[in-house]
Amino acid sequence: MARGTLNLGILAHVDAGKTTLTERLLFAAGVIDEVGSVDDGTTQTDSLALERQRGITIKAAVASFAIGDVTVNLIDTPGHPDFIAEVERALSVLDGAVLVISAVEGVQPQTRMLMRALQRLRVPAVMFVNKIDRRGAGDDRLLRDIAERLTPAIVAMGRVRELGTPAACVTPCNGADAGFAARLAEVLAEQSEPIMAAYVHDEPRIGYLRLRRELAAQVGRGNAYPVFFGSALTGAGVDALMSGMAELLPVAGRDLRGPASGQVFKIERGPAGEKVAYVRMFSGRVRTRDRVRFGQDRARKVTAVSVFDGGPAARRESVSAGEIGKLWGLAEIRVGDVVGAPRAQAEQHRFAPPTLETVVVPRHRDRAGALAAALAQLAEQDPLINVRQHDVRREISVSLYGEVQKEVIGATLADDYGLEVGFRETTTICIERPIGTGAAVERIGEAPNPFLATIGLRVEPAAAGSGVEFRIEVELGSMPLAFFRATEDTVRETLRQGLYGWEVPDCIVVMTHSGYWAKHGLGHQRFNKSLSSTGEDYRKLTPLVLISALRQAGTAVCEPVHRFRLDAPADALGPLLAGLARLRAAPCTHVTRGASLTLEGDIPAARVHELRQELPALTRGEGVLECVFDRCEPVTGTIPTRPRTDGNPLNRDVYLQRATRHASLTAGEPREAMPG
Ligand SMILES: Nc1nc2c(ncn2[C@@H]2O[C@H](COP(=O)(O)OP(=O)(O)OP(=O)(O)O)[C@@H](O)[C@H]2O)c(=O)[nH]1
Ligand SMILES: [Mg+2]
Repeated sequence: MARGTLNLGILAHVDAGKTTLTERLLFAAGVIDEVGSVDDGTTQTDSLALERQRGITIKAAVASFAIGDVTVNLIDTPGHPDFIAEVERALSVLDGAVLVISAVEGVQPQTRMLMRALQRLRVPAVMFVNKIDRRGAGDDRLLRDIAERLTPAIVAMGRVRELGTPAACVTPCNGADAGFAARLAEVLAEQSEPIMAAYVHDEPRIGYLRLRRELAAQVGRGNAYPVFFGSALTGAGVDALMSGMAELLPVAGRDLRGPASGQVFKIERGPAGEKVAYVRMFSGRVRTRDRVRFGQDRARKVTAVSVFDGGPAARRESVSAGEIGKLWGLAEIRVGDVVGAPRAQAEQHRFAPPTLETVVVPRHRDRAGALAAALAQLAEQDPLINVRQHDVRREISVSLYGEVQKEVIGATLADDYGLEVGFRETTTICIERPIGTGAAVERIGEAPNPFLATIGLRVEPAAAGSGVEFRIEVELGSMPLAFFRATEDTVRETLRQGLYGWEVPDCIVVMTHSGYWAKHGLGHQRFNKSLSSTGEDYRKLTPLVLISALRQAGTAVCEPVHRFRLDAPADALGPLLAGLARLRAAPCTHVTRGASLTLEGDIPAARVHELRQELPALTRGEGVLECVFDRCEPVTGTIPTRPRTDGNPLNRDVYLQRATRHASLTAGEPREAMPG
């Protein structure tokens, strides 16, 4: 019986060697007989045609092998920042991670971002310094770089010989190595009183086994990080990494008694277009023919299950706690859905959402319907592309992290769906924030309100990140609950487009008035539906009231601002400052160390792409830029607007024209108002 399963993510900056390492591990574990190569497009995990052509990973992929009695499921993730959403989805199902760092390039922008996410989520991790065979590779220099820029709580687990040559190899450190034991004790003492006490009282003899056990415990808590060296290409150091993974990272528990609960982190389409959901089970078990719940109250029967267990996924009767499996038959399932019982939700967004968008235009007008369907399928796999259909203009837009993602969407539509598309210019996604408080009310039976509903709403500003809060200030009994629900749902829907067309993500909306009519038809005691309020009345009236309240409050359009860190030669300061000013970037600190310079500050997301393009010229090709979304700030100058996709509640007449209720309203019959 296997000891358990270890679900590990391989994370790194683009090109650090994640896919090559995955391939090497599969080979070392005997799953494959030949090591594939990223450059030849023959690896197990870069299996999409587009990944093979481009030599980059786009989608997270699972590979499985065994180390002794532990099944290791590796999730190979993309390193390019445009595909950070894939990493985010993988993070929610991991027991641990291998953070890969190139021995030549050292700590890179994405490495820092990933490390911060691992620390925040307390995902235990080991580090692998890869490419020790390449010219220019470092070892001690790398350790200093990691200690300075990622965490000081590191322990080098091996020594490299013939560094920077194809013959580079690694000797694992062990208890006989006094320097290693001392270093272990020094790092572990930071987080352990007993080790600290022993360390201070000079105990070169703190038992080595005790130190190893303490190391595993601290790694498990995310307090210490072992650093392995090696080369995914030559295989040097890979055995030590493997035994380190099995020894130091915590194996998933198998809570088979709990209710079935798992998380979908990847969706794929099979050869016949059928949907395949990759699920990591946290408790219980899902069997073939089980009816499982997912998404918003959907339930479907699982038609087939396969499980990763030390090789390619194999058909099984069920998938259990701790395991990763593929499920067939769940037609409407989407990435991020929970299967079965809900879990105590971890933090939802670990990385910033996309800040760019573009309109996708089919080359042939008559393919618009097919394009909408194809994009809807892509959005099941990646909800953050956030497909937005513009009914009036007949346009579809998608949100983006960057230009490479845009190219990939274009190529996927062409290759997988036979759709030729073009893109309009990429623009920034802004948001709107209420400036003050505003209120509005429309009363039942008072022209021009054609709906059988009274709704009063007050809008108030709310703190950034707090979301939309709906409060009810009228008596709950004043109206059927369904009408309150219809109002609240519509409030949330309406706030996707504020006064300038941008989402209003944070806001308090208070329901101040409510009312409805229930009318008995003449001559019989049954409800006359056409003369009584329905949910539709609330859904149609809410946008009108909410937008006029929002108008009174006023909104500020805010653009995303990134925090940047720029490393460059010190003598590039003059041209850099001039270039940054042109791009509306505001440097706030700069530090010069010898011949190099580090600048930090803010830059509008809209200008990041330009800065990246201009950087080589400004820094003689030596500048390194790191940018992370920081916050949204009011736009200065011309206010950008975004075309609305709905019936335009900004204009009362237009809106009412498009949304009039059925003819009964003009019948002029007397109606009895209900309390409210
Ligand atoms: N010399 C040397 N080259 C390596 C090593 N590992 C990977 N490479 C090369 O580095 C390049 C990138 O390797 P990948 O494995 O695709 O890197 P990745 O991290 O998966 O890249 P993305 O998934 O696109 O982020 C390829 O050309 C590899 O052949 C190594 O240990 N030594
Ligand atoms: Mg890769």
